[in-house]
Amino acid sequence: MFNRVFATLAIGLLPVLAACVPGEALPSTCGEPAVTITATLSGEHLNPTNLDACRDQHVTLKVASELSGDFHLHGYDDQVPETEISKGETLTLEFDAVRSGQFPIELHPADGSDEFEIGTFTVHEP
Ligand SMILES: [Cu+2]
Repeated sequence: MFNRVFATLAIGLLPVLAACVPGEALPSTCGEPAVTITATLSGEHLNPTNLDACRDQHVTLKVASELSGDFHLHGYDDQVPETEISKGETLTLEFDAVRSGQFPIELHPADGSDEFEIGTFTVHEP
């Protein structure tokens, strides 16, 4: 009896859970025309590592950095040219999220060593 009630409840909840799969949920700010994202670059990663916006939003991205180099948003070069970032400073970039998809964020270190991925920028389809 109890098991049967539980099974019915569990099946009834499945569609709700399926709609909440991480990565498929839209950011709560998706309906806004503009969004401001703040992140910190320390160690080898951005915090938070995954940055989210929705297509057609005007994005203001502020990155406080403890590293020096070139900040590079792959696949968004037409909107965000590779930009120098300096240790101890906050880089502010403003651009339009014209394309949906996932775009790697890289740092090209100032000392000329190999670039590395510091995070991912996801532009959701609203
Ligand atoms: Cu790069």
